[in-house]
Amino acid sequence: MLKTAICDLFGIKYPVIQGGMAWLGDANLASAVSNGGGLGIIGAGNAPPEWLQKQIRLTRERTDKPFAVNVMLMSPYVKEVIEIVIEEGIKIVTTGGGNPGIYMSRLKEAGIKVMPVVASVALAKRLERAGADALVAEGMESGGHIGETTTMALVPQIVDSVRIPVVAAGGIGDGRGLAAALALGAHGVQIGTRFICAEECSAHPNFKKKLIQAGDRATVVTGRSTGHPVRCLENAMTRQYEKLEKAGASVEELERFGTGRLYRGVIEGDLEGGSLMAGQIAGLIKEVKPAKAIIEELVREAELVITRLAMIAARTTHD
Ligand code: TUI
Repeated sequence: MLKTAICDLFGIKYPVIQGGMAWLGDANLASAVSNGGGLGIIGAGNAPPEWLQKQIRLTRERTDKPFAVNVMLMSPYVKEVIEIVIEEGIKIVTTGGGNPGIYMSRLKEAGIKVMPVVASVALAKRLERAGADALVAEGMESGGHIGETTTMALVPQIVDSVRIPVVAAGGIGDGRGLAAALALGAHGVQIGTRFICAEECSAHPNFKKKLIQAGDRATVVTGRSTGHPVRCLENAMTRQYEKLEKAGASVEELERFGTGRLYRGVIEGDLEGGSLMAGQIAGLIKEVKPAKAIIEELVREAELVITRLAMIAARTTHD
């Protein structure tokens, strides 16, 4: 039945966690994922605290299951976001885009379970010492802001360096990916890109269609020169960004160029001028369906894969 330590820690049915995607991780998607047996996440992103408060209250109206908030540490509102999370009585927080070390004691004192997203062994060890309850090990196959190591290489190294449960992220979109993550020693998966094509996701239909049409090489990484590499679907925006980077544009110029692009792309559906953050698994997505169906198919497929692997392991040869 695929019950793991992550299911017990968070009180969820399946070890499937929704990525805390900025703008797309709203009350619609988070409540659908939680109602489907996974852990829904409201992605605070760079949104103002009032947006977050509203999404938390709407999610509570739509589900009685556990859900979480992702705190994006590069947000100009990070301090207010943390206060809202505490005031609203949120029980589970994930963090991304940086080191949450300075906020750990405040969150832990409020009785919140904290699961930081990390991209290196060093930060994983530091955050376990700081009181993290679990970690998401996120490989560079992911969409959005990424580290440098692949999921395949990162997950087992983090699993071996901490005692708390580890969730794998980056490049996972179906049951084979879930089974592979468990094989690497993870206790669950965090999935972002696949949930963009959930029926309940507020992504613009143009973006959902482009993801379904995307192939295995549809994404590119921009922003390496700024120290904040970001993976998105290639389009006019990424090509222009790359030109600016090659021409030696300053970090400030690049930041100004990027401001507001994510909302424009994923919510307004501007496929050429917007930033379409997505992971390398985009090529695997073939259709839009309800979050519950995505989760149930994923778990059923993983169970089949694991059964098949167990049969291979038990097989004896007669020659
Ligand atoms: O955070 C993410 N993915 C994101 S955040 C985001 S919002 C954004 N918008 C525009 C430009 C940049 C970001 C979009 N996607 N994933 C989790 C993640 N965290 N990936 C990598 C990291 C990370 C990086 C450095 C975590 C810690 C870290 O620490 C550095 C340090 O101080 O040790």
